Amino acid sequence: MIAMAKPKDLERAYAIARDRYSGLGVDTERALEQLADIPISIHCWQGDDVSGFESADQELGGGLAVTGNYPGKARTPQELRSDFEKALSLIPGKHRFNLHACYAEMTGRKVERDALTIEQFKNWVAWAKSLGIGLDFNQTYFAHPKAADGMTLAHPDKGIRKFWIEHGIRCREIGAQIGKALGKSCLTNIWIPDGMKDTPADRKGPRQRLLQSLDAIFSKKIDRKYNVDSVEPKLFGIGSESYVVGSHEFYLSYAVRRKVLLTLDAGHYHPTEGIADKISSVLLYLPEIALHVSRGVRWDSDHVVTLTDELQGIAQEIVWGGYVGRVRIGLDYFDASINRVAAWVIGTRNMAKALLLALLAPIKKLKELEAEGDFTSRLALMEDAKVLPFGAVWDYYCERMNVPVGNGWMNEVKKYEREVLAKRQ
Ligand code: RNT
Ligand code: ZN
Repeated sequence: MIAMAKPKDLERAYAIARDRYSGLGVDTERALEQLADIPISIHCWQGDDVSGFESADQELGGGLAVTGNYPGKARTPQELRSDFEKALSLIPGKHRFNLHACYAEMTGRKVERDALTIEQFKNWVAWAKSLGIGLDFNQTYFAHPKAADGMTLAHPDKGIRKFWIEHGIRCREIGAQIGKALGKSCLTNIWIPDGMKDTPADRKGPRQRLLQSLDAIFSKKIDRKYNVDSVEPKLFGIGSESYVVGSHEFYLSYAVRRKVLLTLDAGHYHPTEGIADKISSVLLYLPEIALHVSRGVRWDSDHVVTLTDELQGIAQEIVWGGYVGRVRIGLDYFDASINRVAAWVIGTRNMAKALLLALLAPIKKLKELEAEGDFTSRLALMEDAKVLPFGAVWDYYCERMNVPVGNGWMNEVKKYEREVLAKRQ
């Protein structure tokens, strides 16, 4: 059992921290208000290892790999919802839930992906409504026999392409209905696995086909109040090492030309290439972008998000650039080797911590020093700011938002594991 901090101590520590920050021109109260207004779209797929509810024996495919067999994985929509509610109760702030089309609930008969309607998602919508949270959506182009040869929207076979185009259209319609029902616009994201393991002879053909397929999917205008579309590029994947049809250049150009969002996934670039530095570039040309915040260890391994320099860099760019309203922050990772509820909580709390760190940085002063050309003082202040009493502000925020302070939330997860997850064998 982890001992909990006393509220009085938390307040005292916060008061000291507030004065320290205030001395650097940082208003901690304002930072906390701003943080409470930033939603993080938490991905459903950490809860069940990207299994979904369509069929039990379908291989994941698409180069996606989940490792680990920690007990207690959600097996039904009800279990996934209850696990997520547990996680939400341990994360400060008001967040969103990010669904994938393969989380459709079939009542009695199986509905194919090209025929999905809001019917298969109505329980999700009712649930989200009852929690007062928004939903986001993803088209699912993997874990399906028609995706088995590693091509979907770029497939040489017209019939297969048509199937996936129809899937895309259905998903945008579903997204719009979700957005309408919840009164919060739904982001519907497209990621496809299309690529080749070995050197292609024709790089052009699949890209031409993908362009046509996307245009067909997006041909119907949908009110952005309800549904907003996004496309997600990738550099390489397992099984698509030599060629990915939907590369960064392909989708960046597409997004600019066709006025859809671009999803930057932190695991989708060269191992040393971060996405933080891309934000201010692409936002010169795009009104809005989406993020899949992830942590790749040596490859796009989708480890739980930790408070790394890279994560802090992403948060700094969003906050320091004044882009809070233009970046839809989402998470994308899946670790089956640890408690899945804890994985949600750790990653999301870290995203929130990174945002708070960025909000608490003496950015005005740093920008002034930079404008004066005093790079020595800029570096000195940046480094000293790293050890300001951030923890006291974070703890106070958790207390104020009625979630456990410090590592105290693990008591709740352990209890839930004993009482609920352990009984799922
Ligand atoms: C895959 C993409 C994609 C998926 C999810 C499950 O490389 O990152 O976003 O992780 O759709
Ligand atoms: Zn992603």
